Amino acid sequence: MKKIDSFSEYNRAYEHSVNDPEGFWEDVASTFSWQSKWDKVLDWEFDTPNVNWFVNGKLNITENCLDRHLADKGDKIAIIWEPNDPNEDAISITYNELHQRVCEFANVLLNNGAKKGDRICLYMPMVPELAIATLACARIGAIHSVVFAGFSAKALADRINDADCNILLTSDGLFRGTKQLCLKDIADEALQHCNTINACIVLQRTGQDVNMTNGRDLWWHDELQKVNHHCDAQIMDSEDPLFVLYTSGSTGKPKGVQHHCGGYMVYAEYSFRNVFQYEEDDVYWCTADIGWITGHSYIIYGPLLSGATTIMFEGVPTYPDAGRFWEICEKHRVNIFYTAPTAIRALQAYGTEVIEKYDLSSLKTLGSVGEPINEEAWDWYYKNIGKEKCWIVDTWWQTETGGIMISPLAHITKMKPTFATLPLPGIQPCLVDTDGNEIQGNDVEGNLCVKFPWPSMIRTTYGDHERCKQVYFSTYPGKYFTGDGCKRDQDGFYRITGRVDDVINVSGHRMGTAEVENGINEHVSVVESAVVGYPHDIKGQGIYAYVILDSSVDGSEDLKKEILHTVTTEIGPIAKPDKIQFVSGLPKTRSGKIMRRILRKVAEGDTSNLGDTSTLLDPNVVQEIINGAQ
Ligand code: 7RM
Repeated sequence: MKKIDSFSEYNRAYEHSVNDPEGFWEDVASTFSWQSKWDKVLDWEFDTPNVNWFVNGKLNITENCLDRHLADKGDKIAIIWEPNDPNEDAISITYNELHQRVCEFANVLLNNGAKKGDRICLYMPMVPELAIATLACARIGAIHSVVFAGFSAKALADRINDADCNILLTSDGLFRGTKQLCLKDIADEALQHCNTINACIVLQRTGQDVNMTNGRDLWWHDELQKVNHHCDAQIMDSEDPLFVLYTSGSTGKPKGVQHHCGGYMVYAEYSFRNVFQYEEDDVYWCTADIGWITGHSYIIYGPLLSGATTIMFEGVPTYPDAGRFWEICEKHRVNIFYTAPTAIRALQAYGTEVIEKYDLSSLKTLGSVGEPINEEAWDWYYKNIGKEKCWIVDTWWQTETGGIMISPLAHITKMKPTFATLPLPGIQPCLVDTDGNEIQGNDVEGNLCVKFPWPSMIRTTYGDHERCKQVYFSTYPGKYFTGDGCKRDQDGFYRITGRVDDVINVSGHRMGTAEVENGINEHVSVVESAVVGYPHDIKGQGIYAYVILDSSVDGSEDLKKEILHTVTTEIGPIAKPDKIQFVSGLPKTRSGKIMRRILRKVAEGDTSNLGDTSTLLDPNVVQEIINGAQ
């Protein structure tokens, strides 16, 4: 695939993609290897919604990630794995080896009864086997559902049950910084609440003792003994599902965002090559976890489709010290580095001495994703990591969009601190007012929508198509609604301002306020709770919880700890509130709706202008809440 190599070429491609979308994407799609070609490039309507790309095309994404590279890149490094402990050896896997290991594990899955269309859950550490197993699912046409290894047993069980997964892939334990976690214990607890899992295949990573249940649990290494490394790729329709990935919304229950083979493949490579301007011998590193969409699209699929060298890192930015990222950049001569604002802000706090120890001269391009990047963090990244010569690509996108939507193209289009800047070719964003009218012109602000389909867009929410329609296609009929607010400046550059719904973004992790409230409410002493986000120096947003206790108990520090523990058990440590305030009531309207606007103001520490509180059921609770604020 040829990438855009100048600003005028970007403009030309953009125009082409709007004037003749089918012709534009047909050219891009033709650079892939298809088992048979499509009849029609695009068939769509946004009401149901029903979107079909490369209609009747047949392909397997792993043939595009692996097989097609073997002739000329078989010995090229596909994955460099960097362990949590810097004293443990890094591992390099060539395209030949990766192909072989994916085929072997695909045969393990087949031996255990996996078939095309089955859902397979992966609950694993950031080790090469996670990438291998993900691709092995795709090889046989099983739908992978990767669950981030920081989620609790309850959250894992919910996700397994929602998609009726029949196989679970996990490990004995994992290493993260100084911590060692027993994943298998968590998986065992989850499986007590699941009855669709026939096989649980367990990778040995830490070597710790785990319980193995007869007739269900199998060792990964034992299963590999039984297979060879030949496995034909399953023939997949372009619109067959490739994976589901759970993400939080404004209701309590996370939804399984579903992506399909053909369109996802085309856009993953197109966006990867163009945004990062990947060149043949570049070493690319995305620090995300494969449990999130960024890991799916820009650790595994985008880079491997492009025949790139992609780094997978098991650990955390601050272990053994805050120089770890930069040590790894020097060690592997990283050229393209992609991380999250929260990591940048966290490392900023440690000063620049830990950076100066390392040679970062290999870096050309820096990326940012997951939340708005504030100007201070942008400047710090540009100066201290990029040494004022690297491009920063601030990439805006979502689990639902599958790939990067709005971003500079490194060294090609302009960058501007805190702006994601311009849409990629093929992407038609628009701003709408609260009545759903499109806002034309520049220097305007509104809710961000997309008015034309793109290949990697969400197709459905697993098992509940109506929900997909309601959440994304009903607020503004005929448009996909992102849930984000956005400005468009005088130059037509986009700046995403944050969520406009009840979703908070903590360190780039999406959390529904209702989801956290449900978790808190599980504590026996809690009667009701309301959760809002507030500005947090490192996490972007912190979680502030207002909690009403049963009248028989007193609010204490111990009780706060218990509530945090409950949330950890219900969802996982990432959902723990930063602040808990016990209150006797919540500001509610006469119809019983919580006025979150007031709670947000108090959490921000801004009580000067709370607006009209006269419509509240009990205006007195407001003063009590202000007095007790943290
Ligand atoms: C890739 C990812 C999506 C939400 C999205 C935004 C926020 C992501 C940026 C951003 C400002 C960015 N998927 N978001 N990237 N906000 N600038 N560059 O993060 O599904 O987990 O989250 O994240 O609010 O709607 S996600």
